[in-house]
Amino acid sequence: MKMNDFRLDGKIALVTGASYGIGFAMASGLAEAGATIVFNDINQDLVNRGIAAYKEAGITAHGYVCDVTNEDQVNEMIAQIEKEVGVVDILVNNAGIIKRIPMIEMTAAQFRQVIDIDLNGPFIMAKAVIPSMIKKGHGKIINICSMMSELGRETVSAYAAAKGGLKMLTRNICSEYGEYNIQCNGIGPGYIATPQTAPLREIQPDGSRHPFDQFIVAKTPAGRWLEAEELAGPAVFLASDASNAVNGHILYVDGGILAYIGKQPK
Ligand code: NAP
Ligand code: GCO
Repeated sequence: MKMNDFRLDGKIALVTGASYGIGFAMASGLAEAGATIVFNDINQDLVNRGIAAYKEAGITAHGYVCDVTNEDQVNEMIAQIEKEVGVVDILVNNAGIIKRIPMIEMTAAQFRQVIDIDLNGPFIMAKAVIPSMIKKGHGKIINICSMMSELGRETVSAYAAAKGGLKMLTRNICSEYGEYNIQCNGIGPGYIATPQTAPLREIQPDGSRHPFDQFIVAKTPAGRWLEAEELAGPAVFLASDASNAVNGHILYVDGGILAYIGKQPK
């Protein structure tokens, strides 16, 4: 093993939904390791915001407007990227949403929307980049899974179903395309302080911490929420030659939540 194996110089990384949040943090880490960053988001305002944020971080990122659930838009974006930037070496399927609704109150349309973005989107994106990866003789796909790839909880039935499916899609891409030197792995973040989890951390009217905030702190051995930047190193590892023998693996970056029964309430 050489330390250079962790470098990404000359590689093109596409991170979906990466104007901010976890996607932005991972893309920034990939850039630090030498990758050229390409990202998409759902509208031009978000893409412009992302380009400005990357620029402020010293990163010249290429941004595209694309809804990951729209196969025509995805295929057009990949063709444009290949023309303007080059063939995608690393795909990070990060774009995702959550709807926190009790299952029997959730409409089928709401359930389908979460499945569409969180599971169908990664399928469409991976299907669009694999052919060029096969031609190039290598590729890395990193699917952003979740604690809900392993655990359920109230109000997140659609999200858990999607993230559980994403774990198995990861293993199936590994199985079907490993022979072409394509490694497909997952990152399963724990609880990260981003806009997506902001409602779970809101300070209560009496000034106390949100009950769920207190719950997660008790469930995490380190006794804290994790930061999006703590996902950058695992992303660099799974995007680099250092992980060429790792395939079909979900790397949980959860501070130990899945290993811990939780702190006894005082
Ligand atoms: P976030 O702050 O909500 O960011 C998600 C990004 O994806 C946003 O830019 C969003 O755009 C974009 N997006 C949504 N639908 C899209 C679509 N159809 N096409 C393209 N882009 C789309 O979420 P996050 O907390 O950074 O999470 C990122 C990923 O990590 C998600 O897959 C999430 O499930 C996963 N995750 C998060 C946590 C956590 O604790 N935060 C933990 C485990 C896993 P908009 O701004 O328009 O929504
Ligand atoms: C929730 C949270 C989680 C996190 C993440 C945990 O409502 O429980 O949003 O789902 O987003 O997926 O790994």
